[in-house]
Amino acid sequence: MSVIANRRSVMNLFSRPTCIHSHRTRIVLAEKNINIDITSVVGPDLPEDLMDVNPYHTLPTLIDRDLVLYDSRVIIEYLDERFPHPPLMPVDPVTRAQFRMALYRIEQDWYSLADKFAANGEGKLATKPKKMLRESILAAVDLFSIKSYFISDDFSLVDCTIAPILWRLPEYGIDLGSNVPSIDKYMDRVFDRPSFRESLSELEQEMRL
Ligand SMILES: N[C@@H](CCC(=O)N[C@@H](CS)C(=O)NCC(=O)O)C(=O)O
Repeated sequence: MSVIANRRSVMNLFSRPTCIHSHRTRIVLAEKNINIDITSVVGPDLPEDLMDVNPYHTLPTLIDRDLVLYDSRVIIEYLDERFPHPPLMPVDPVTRAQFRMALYRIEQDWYSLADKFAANGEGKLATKPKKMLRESILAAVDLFSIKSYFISDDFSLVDCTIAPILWRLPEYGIDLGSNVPSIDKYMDRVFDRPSFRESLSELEQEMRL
């Protein structure tokens, strides 16, 4: 009895309040209205609970009873399958594969550059990665205007992944200019979603105050 009583019945997410990988996970949680304890990890010391279960000592890390997941991509895909409503991936295998391709490209091209910012600390994104990130986002401008959301009529895991980057543009010191109304409208649409508002940590809220 005590074993069962001591078992966590609610999922737990270890999350960093300013991290893009944690942020996309929090957006998915809010979108699906999932009941979860979020442990916000601030500063360099990680909780022992986390270090015991995640050999990479990274955030976010999700614990769902006996299941431990790390890597935000693994986590968000699990959440979408475990809590199917609203679905955040298309059903058809070809479109699904295209969405996975988009996720891969965003992780390779944008997240890798944004991670350099996180590693260097506030205000210190070197000129080159900053320019590369800006140009890479602008190169995708047409994809923002095809449909209401990124290559989709419905809000998806791709939007959950793009939003943390776009939200941080002022923090990164990146100005996309006045010639990209499709991206501006996309940002308004995504940032106005109640789930997006709910996903924001206090530190993230301050990024656009
Ligand atoms: N590919 C991993 C990357 C996660 C990652 O790099 N997280 C950073 C925080 S943004 C981290 O855990 N760094 C060590 C730390 O914050 O202590 C994922 O998507 O979850």
